[in-house]
Amino acid sequence: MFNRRQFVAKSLLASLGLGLVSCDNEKEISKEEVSPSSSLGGAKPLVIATWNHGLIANEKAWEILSNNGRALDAVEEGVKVVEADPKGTTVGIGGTPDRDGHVTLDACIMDEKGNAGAVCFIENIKHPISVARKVMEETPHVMLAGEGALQFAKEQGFKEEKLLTEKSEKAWEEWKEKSKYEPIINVENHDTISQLAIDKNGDISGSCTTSGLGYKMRGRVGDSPIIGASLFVDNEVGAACATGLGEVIMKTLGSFLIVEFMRNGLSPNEACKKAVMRIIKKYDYKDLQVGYLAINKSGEYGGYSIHEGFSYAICVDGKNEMVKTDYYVKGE
Ligand code: SD4
Repeated sequence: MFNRRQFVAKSLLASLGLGLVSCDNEKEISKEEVSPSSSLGGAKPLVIATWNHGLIANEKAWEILSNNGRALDAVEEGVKVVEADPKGTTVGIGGTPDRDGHVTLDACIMDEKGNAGAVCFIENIKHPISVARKVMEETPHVMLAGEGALQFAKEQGFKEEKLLTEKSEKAWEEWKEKSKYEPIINVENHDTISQLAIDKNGDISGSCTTSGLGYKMRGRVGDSPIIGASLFVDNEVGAACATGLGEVIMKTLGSFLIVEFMRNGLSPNEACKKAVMRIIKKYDYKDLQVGYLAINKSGEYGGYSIHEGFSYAICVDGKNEMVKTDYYVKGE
């Protein structure tokens, strides 16, 4: 159903200059240009998450939301399911290592009060999202990095464990045969999980966790732990989150931008499209994928991506299903 290989093929066509639509000026985006965001007709609990693994993350989050739990707990516990799954090669245990064979993780979390916590370049900890929450709740800081983040995690009772699985080590050994450094997001190396939720009180929280770009340079940190880039929550307005090539998300501060667009009256779909257009306008987007999701205070939700192939899981009233987003590059 969600054929990411087709996406790569389309990206290739795009890079050859075939089948591209013209580059709009972002100022020209009107409400008519994007399909209306799906609406729940008022705030009631909902949870939305990136990619197919969003389904299992939403399932867990929904358990919490449907028991009148807090959105913050829902988005932490939701993404933890994906972090703990060794089959996933883009998050937590089993995550694709950097080019030197180290699994280094990035994560952040934000609550309805505007509190935020993050860790980046952390190793040997299966649940970086929970360490990010501890940073938010137990320190006066927003982000801890690398060794310091690990030290803090251990002080908080997290156990160190090896995150490189046999399968991911084998894949890395194979990659080393050519060692082609390709800092692009394609079918092998994307699938960060970002999740947004509204609880029964109408409060909004969000989370994001990833092993980042596959075979990245040692020390490379993407957008995923950067508040405003991969994730932003403003309880008065809504929230947004990202997946895709972190470098362009960081350079345009995509999630913050989307929340500001929603504050100015755009729907989640329109706001996500406008943030994508910011990338289209400034950067060579042909070989890179970025997907955004957003929700607003009244329970509308939506998403948009550069290329075809981005999808999200949405769960409302206990019904958890996949939705494909609209996208910019429309080719044959
Ligand atoms: C990064 N944004 O490290 C992450 C990767 C990602 O879907 O989202 N993949 O740049």
